[in-house]
Amino acid sequence: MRRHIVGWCAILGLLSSFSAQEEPRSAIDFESAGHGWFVFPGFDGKVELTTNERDVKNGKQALQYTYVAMQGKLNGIIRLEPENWAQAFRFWVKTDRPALLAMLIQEESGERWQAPFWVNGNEWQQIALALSDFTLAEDVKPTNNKLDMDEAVGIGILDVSAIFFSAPEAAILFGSQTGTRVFWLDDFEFLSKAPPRVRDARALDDFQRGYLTWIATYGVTIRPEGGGMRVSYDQPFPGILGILKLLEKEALTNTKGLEVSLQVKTPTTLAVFVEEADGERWVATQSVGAETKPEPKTFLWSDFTITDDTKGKGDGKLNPPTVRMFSLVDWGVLTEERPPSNNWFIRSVRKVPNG
Ligand SMILES: [Ca+2]
Ligand SMILES: [Ca+2]
Ligand SMILES: [Ca+2]
Repeated sequence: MRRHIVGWCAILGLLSSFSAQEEPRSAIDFESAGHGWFVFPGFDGKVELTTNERDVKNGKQALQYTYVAMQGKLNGIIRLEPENWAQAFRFWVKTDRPALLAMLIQEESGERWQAPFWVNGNEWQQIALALSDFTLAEDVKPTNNKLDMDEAVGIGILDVSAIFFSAPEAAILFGSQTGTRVFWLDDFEFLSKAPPRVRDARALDDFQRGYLTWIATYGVTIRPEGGGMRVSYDQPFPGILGILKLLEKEALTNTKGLEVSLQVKTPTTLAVFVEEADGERWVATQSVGAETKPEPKTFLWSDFTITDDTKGKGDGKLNPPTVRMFSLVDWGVLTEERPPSNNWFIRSVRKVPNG
């Protein structure tokens, strides 16, 4: 009998080592100095390990990156020789204020791939990124226009907020973003299996990823919730309360508008703004509120008018393929007809195709 048990244990042991081979996994827990992350060459700041309990997600230590944010400047950290079998990455991250971060993958060919994600600040958030979440950076020349993880020479995490948050005129939207900032990283994992992704060609976003690629304005909190996005604010003063998303080139080609499926607690007027590459901004509004479930609201390009402050900047036409930014703003608050306290649930933002 005992021999049988020993035999079984050996077989089980073999099986488990086989399955370990089939599904490799590698984790960096930042419990020791050899974690491999350092400040991006040419960028400033300091990488260290913190033991401050508040800033550690698991174990006794986490990575702490301290840097100075300035307009137009990138800050970030990098690690060389990533696991070339990785199909996904999962990690815990915390920032000292709301920020748009991005993970990037640098290929030997020169192609650089990036995946932005939003963090609310002052709380740990777990982010899981599949290779399919990455898009080619616009400033690199494609070689084969395909993400080849087996040719990756480095991975990085950047704070991209400063690129567009710290312009003097952006302070009105995002609060002051300049000055010393910190982000923390813990339990960084390379995964051999990608989290599932549903492909819906008509969706600009259907919130299936568990993290957000949107940006919230000052005073607004956004989080993934039940296959959608919760947008909430409760401010003492009116302001520009809303969310925005940067779009890839040509994202809105062959569309005649957008359909936003949402449920808004307190009735108000919602404005959709889009901004084109030529600098023109266009707006359309609709009444919303008190829906009992998310309802589709259609905004057709033919309903949009140019904003006064961008008149004369471009060609005077709304050309959907050139739209680079999409945003939703509580117009009722902006016109001071509604209180700056509300919450919305957005189920999806979908393209309305031509024809
Ligand atoms: Ca740790
Ligand atoms: Ca490639
Ligand atoms: Ca235009």
